[in-house]
Amino acid sequence: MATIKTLAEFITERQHEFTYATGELSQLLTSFRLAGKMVNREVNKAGLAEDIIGAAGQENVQGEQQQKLDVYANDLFIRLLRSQGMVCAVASEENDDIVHFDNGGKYVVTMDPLDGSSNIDVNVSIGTIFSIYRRVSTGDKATMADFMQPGTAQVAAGYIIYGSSTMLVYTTGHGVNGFTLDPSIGTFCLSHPNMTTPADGKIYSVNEGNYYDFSEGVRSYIDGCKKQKMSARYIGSLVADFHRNLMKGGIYMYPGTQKAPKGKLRLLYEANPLAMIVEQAGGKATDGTTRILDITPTELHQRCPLFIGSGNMVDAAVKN
Ligand code: AHM
Ligand code: MG
Repeated sequence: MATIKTLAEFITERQHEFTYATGELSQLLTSFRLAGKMVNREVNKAGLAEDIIGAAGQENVQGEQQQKLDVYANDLFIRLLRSQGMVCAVASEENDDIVHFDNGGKYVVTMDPLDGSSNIDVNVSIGTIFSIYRRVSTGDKATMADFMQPGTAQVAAGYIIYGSSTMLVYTTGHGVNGFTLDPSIGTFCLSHPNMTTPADGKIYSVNEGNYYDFSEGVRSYIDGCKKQKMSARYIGSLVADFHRNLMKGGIYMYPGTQKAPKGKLRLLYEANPLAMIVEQAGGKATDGTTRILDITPTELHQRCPLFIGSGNMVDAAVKN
């Protein structure tokens, strides 16, 4: 019989790969593991909570106000990270400013607690994306400098996909591993060891509604995808589109336009963590001219164009 390895066991086993103190990674990832399970539970009952229980008066059975799922997820991740003590501050897509914990923790976290928000209410896959950095400032409080580190400084990055099954995928810079939640026992188990992405693929993912706003180079790449009869697949949840392409081979693009030259996606919460994962899996990520991981951020909610996925496809997409 095949052996079963839980995420907790796996993290402990691989602790030596983590550059900093043994045990720290395991504590850091525990918050995401736990929060992921709790968000998963909420996501799965979202329809019930909103339409059935909520219809009775917008309060749940405990008499609590129904919270929007992205707010719920944000609060939950922050609560767990705060109580766990390794992290001194968090930058979240949901908060305007840095959230400080004032606990002397040696790490900072950036996260998009629930990505794909337009899909939450319509039963389509959504995800959580996170990055962990070693703190570089030395004062009482974390500073902007801790968050303005390039993606190459990430010590770990991961995502959780709440899909037909729930998976947690992460890297510490020593390959990518994926864990599927067994809901019957509430445990993430290693299901996708050493994930790699094909150098080429047949899938292109882009919001083609924006086609006429893209540069000539991007349009001609998309035209080429069609001529080659590639498959167009666009869920509109970055984590889900990314995950599928990682597994099957493909490219995800969110290019800039004349009106929005930096596109829509955020460098700290979306592009950097997925860029670290894709590179660890053998793929590439660029903003069209610069490797994503080499960009030094200048603001928390900075946006950047994103071309990410199978290496040869990313090269071809940004060639012109
Ligand atoms: P969000 O962080 O507000 O959810 O926005 C990010 C999402 C990505 O998950 C997705 O790939 C993209 O926005 C879709 O945008 P669009 O609807 O413009 O194609
Ligand atoms: Mg997002």
